[in-house]
Amino acid sequence: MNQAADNTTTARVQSLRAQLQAASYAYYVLDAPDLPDEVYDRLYRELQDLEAAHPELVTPDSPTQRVGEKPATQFTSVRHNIPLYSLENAFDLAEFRAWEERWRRQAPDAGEVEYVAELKIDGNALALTYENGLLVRGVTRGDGIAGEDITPNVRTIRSIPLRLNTDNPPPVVEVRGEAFLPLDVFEQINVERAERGEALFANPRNAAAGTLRQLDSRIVAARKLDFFAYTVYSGAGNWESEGEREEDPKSKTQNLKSPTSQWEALEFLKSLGFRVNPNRQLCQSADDVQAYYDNWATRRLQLSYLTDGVVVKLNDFALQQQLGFTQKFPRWAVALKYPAEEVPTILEAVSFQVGRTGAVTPVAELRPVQLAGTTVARATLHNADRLAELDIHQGDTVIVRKAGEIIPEVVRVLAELRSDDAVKAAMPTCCPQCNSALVKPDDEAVTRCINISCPAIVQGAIIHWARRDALDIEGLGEKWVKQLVEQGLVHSVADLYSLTEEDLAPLDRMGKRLAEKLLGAIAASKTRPWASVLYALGIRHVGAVNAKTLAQHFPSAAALAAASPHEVETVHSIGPEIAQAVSQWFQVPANQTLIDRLRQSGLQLAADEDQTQAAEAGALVGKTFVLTGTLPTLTRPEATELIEAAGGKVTSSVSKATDYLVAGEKAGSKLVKAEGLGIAVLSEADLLALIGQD
Ligand code: 3B9
Repeated sequence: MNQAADNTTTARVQSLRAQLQAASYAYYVLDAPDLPDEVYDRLYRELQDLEAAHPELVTPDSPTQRVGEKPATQFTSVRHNIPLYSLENAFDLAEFRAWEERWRRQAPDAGEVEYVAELKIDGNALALTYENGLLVRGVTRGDGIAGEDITPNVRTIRSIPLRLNTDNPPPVVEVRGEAFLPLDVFEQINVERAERGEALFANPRNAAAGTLRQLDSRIVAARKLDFFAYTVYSGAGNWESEGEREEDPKSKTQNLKSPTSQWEALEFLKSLGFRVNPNRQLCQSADDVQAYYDNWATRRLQLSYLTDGVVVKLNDFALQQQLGFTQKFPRWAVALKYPAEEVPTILEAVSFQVGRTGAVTPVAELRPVQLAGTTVARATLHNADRLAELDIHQGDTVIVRKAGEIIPEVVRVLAELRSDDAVKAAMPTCCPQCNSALVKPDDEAVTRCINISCPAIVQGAIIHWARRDALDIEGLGEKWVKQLVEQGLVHSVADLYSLTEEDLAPLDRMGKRLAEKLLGAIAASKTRPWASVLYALGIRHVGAVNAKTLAQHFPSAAALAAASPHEVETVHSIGPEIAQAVSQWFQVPANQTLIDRLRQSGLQLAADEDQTQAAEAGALVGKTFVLTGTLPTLTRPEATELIEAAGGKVTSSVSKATDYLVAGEKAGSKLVKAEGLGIAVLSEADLLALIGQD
């Protein structure tokens, strides 16, 4: 079958590759498609077929090699050759002028200088390494000193060339830039996550970071990340000098001319095949920079990606070199930030949302406005106190702001624009969902509905129950929960376990197959451990960590229910408030009924004997661990679970009682403290070795 490729086949493969590469460059880098999609697809499939028949013809830079076949099992940490510097911030033009004065004191003879102004993309910095022109590595910023090798994911970014566009590349080239998610892609991802009942990404930057750390590059490829390049240098530390370069008339040497300024470097990056942000400007003075900054203050809001400032760099590399770097920043560059965006709009109504704990939150229903790249139609008014303080009225003109969070907030009311007959907004006295009386203790900010059959509370409780870190019921998202509660099929989480296919299949857009799948997922939740069930119950103050601690000391629901608040409080890290909440919860008759029903349905309301014994015999018995920083592959809950399964204990702060500190990226003060106390510091790999899982 796999006959050696003849010359015609080899030539055809090369020609297909060149055509596809050129088309992809035109599409993704130049944003100027020059080949109809169908033609591209046809050529791509022809190449795929030829490569399948002649695997020896596959090259690493082939357009077919962007998406890997199998998911990675983990990413490894790699040290950057040169730190991935960040930028000093200037929060207004005065701070920018102060920065200019500062560098001028260090280079008093500089005279008139040029600046390059670039938009600051709100994304994730990446370092790309090319060896002999081929992309060999893509690494995240991490803590600036070391990052994670995410090469398979980087290869899926279509605007990152797999091979540099030059015949004569230096042995090693490093390119840095910003990976980001276009706004429309970000919104689409969140819509899909909401439908699946998954937590939303707060902003495009977090979404891009989460995507880059996906182990399955096929998912990354579907997410459509993009990349703007802004720095390039040769691996030797700087470019070979002109004289040393071989003169080869056939090679595209003209694009290898070493850049001597940032402006040339950006042009150079373009010639190598990278996408470079077109909105850059060469400025002859600080006044020019100021004009650029003012000009883009509003224009940037029309772009298809988020920007949070302007990066200003001294253009001349010689001057850059003279100024050098501090520990963290180049002295020759600064990020001039834009303030968090605030926009006016009209308050159409105030609604009141009831959460799973019964907390009632006032929400501003707004005339939709564009804000920080998304359409905003609602903003939080936080609570009764904030509502009173804002003195907000129906129809008011309000100022909304969106900082890092998902939900924007109303920061101010323009009372002077209010009409005389406007009606003031006030907290309701009865629950908007079930009409029972609301309560607000004087010493608390929260107003609550305390009717545990309130549909809003039931819905919230079920969504929490199904969460990935609780009972992990796949597919049971908001969409279905809402229908289940509204149709009266479910009044408490216990009802989930008596649902039948006949109940589910008739639901809007459900059908038989999905119903079967969902029932399977619900049944699977019966195997989750007692600690997860305890967390899923949603008792106040009992988060995932406290639930685990409690489940270890009270190996069954019966034991916990029988314990006095005082006994609960004797558990390390469990305070009186938590103990009180737990005891109270188990005293409510409706909750006792719930526990009985869950037990009858087969949920794990007691610790697994085998698991407990495994922990008691584990390698880490009697050892206390503290986790800090971001580990290369394990999340914090995962690392905690591993340590606890081996009998170890995880606490939150470093003290003399700590045996080991497990440190990852961005380990901060805990690492310093541990080193001061002479405590052993482990990497994730060390930890895995210790418990025999390496
Ligand atoms: C070694 C834009 C951002 C940005 C730099 C940026 C963030 C950081 C930076 C990159 N947006 N530009 N630029 N538009 N968010 C300025 C920190 N530059 C470098 O990392 C860097 C690194 C350099 C020069 C620049 O030179 C050396 C080369 C070899 C040896 C030693 C130094």
